[in-house]
Amino acid sequence: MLKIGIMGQPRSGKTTIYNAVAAAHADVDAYLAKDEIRRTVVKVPDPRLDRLFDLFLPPKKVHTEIEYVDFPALTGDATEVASLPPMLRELDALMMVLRDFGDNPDPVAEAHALCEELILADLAVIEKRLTRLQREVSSGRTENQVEHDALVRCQKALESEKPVRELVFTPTEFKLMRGYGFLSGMPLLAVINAPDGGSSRSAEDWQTALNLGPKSKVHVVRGKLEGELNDLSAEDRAAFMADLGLTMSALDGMIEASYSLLGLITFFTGGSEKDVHAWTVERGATAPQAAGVIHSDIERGFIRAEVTPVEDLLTLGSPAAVRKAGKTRLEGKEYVIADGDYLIFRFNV
Ligand SMILES: Nc1nc2c(ncn2[C@@H]2O[C@H](COP(=O)(O)OP(=O)(O)OP(=O)(O)O)[C@@H](O)[C@H]2O)c(=O)[nH]1
Ligand SMILES: [Mg+2]
Repeated sequence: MLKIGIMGQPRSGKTTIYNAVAAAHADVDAYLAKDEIRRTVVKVPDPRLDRLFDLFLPPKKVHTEIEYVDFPALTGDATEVASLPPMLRELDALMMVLRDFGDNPDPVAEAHALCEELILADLAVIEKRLTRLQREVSSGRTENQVEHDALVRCQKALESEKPVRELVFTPTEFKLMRGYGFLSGMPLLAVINAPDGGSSRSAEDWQTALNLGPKSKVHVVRGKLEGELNDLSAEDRAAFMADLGLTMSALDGMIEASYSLLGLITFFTGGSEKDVHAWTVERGATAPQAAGVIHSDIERGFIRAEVTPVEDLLTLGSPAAVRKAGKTRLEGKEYVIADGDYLIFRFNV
């Protein structure tokens, strides 16, 4: 499951955003202890999955899920990162909440302070490990040479205030570095938490002003206002959203931004017997890799995938009808999954 951590300076609206996406009601005025976190798992809404469910009427509908984790505030002291719960280093992405409401907001300064703090925290991790590795390497032991060299490269980048995100790794290096869970190496979603009246700048302008480099994205949200919409009846909510010019809920917007940041797409499986199921893979994944998301056996025994664009299935109304209309294709190991593919795997174990 995708794990996204919410970080930011004190009172920037982390818990408010957390509540808005989770439609949860954590007490925004209760301070979190230094080592305390709030976590919630949200089901990713997808109208295509709902329509698949209505088509097949199986006993179950299984959404993909995202876990959001609300962390205590960071206040500029790099040592405090070390006292945060270790699950911090297992996140798939960091969401940085930047205050754009209230008195003298300065999201750019906040972002830079936070990035610096993450860099210092990563440097501390590297220094600890490198002392050991350097001793090994200089005594002629080479089994950890690749790790050593990659860490030195990270250290150099961090020392010149560049986040690990900006480095390019080989797959082996990437795996080794991933184990460290470098915070400055995680994909970064900068969330501008705008006042009820909206932000003074567009997302594009913020993107330029923040200049966060590769693997980053800016998303603007009116945290408080959009969170309050969750309390309304569906009817009132729709009316308010139209008034405010909002086309999606806070959760939908956040998910779209996260998926785009991480390059994720959705595919579907299932039928009338058991369930309909939405899954995510990285854009560019092949059919066997998608099978592996479901079960390693299906990946290992992969023979072919029956591929139908889900819209065709929904329009034509049954797998038999899409087959007859020639919309279903048989694809092999090289096939690259498209967003919205409805897949039936043929495999042999
Ligand atoms: N006007 C306005 N107020 C907000 C917004 N987001 C949060 N607030 C208010 O700012 C205060 C702090 O919000 P929180 O969500 O608790 O911020 P936080 O970052 O979780 O705070 P700490 O966990 O204490 O660091 C609360 O009184 C919120 O109601 C917003 O988008 N607009
Ligand atoms: Mg909070």
